Amino acid sequence: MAAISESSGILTAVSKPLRTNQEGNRPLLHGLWSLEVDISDRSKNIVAASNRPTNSKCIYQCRCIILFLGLALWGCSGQQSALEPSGEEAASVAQLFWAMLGGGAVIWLGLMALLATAIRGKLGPIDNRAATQLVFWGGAVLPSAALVGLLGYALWLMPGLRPFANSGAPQVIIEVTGRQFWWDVIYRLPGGVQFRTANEIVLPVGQRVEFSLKSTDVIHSFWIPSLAGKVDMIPGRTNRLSLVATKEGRFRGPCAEYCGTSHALMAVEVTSLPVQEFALWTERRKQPSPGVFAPGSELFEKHGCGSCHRVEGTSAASRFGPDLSHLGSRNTLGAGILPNTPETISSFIVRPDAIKPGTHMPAFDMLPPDDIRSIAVWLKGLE
Ligand code: HEC
Ligand SMILES: [Cu+2]
Repeated sequence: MAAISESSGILTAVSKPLRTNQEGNRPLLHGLWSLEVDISDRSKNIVAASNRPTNSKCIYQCRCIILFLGLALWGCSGQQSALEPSGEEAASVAQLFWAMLGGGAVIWLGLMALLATAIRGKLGPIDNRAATQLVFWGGAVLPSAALVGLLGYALWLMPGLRPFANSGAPQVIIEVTGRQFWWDVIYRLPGGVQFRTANEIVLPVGQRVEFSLKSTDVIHSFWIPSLAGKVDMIPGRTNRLSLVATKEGRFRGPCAEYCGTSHALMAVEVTSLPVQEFALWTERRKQPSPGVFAPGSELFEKHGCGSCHRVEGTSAASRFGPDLSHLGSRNTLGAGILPNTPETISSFIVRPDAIKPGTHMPAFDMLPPDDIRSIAVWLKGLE
């Protein structure tokens, strides 16, 4: 050990004073177990743990670690968790994660055991030849073998993670375009049927779905952690992703690439439904909402909302903003950030920029509050 510590620059660097002991003026390096490093005594660079934790201190530290792990694991479940997979592709990603974590943990534990042995001085002095051997086996052969093993495993899993590897033609093709700060969604179903929606994706359980991912402004990234891996949406390019949802459920897909001021306020709501319910959902989407003829549509048209929005069954047909044809049936408003109620719709119309800074929808705070309310109630009725 002495041979290594004297010739190695690393230990010299570590033994720089990080903190000074109050009583004396001895520099201390504080680790998890308060190991004391004494650099004034050069003959033995590292002094073993002279102030080992007392029992109560140890219990306190253990509690802290358990609390920390508990909090960390708590974040690993829910609508947006890659560790609670509800799709085939997400299951492969989770499997890879656990294998990598296990491999990493074994390597880390081995290293810590070696470090502890070295610190306690149990190895004794070793000669140059032994030190070279240690560096060769521990520093070159072992890491290479571990990395080749883990990489091999990842490559072996990969065909399942790549689009279209597992199956024949997808049943449903969904074109999703990332916009600042919302998602434009077009469904292409067998038989040439297609319709448009926004900020929501509904999937059939057990059927392969293909996503065609685009962007019209900046780079966004499409990621539904519970269902599959992450794919960037790049202007001028179409990226593809395919997935199979294996469970019914509601999931959240945050935009995963910084795309501007309201990047954190841009998520897509995803629901997976049994095949029959999915078919019903698509049936309803192919037609105008029955609520379209209710009062309110004339105000929507009069105030120029149709210059940016489309509502099936009215003259509003612009593709600049989200398609509002069936807005009322969505659970959330403004790309997953607000509950969908007439009140939230009203406040969005009045000051969208106050809710989503940098949004491309202008404020309508100059309109009479009654008009706004009527439009909001009408939009909420578009189921
Ligand atoms: C200049 C274009 C433009 C005009 C005009 C416009 N909007 Fe928008 N609107 C947008 C854009 C862009 C978004 C997406 C905002 C975001 O989420 O970043 C949006 C979003 C919305 C949303 C939320 C949609 C969703 O999927 O959650 C509603 C509701 C809405 N607009 C209603 C209206 C109404 C009502 C009017 C007329 C009073 C109107 N808009 C006029 C561009 C416009
Ligand atoms: Cu983003």
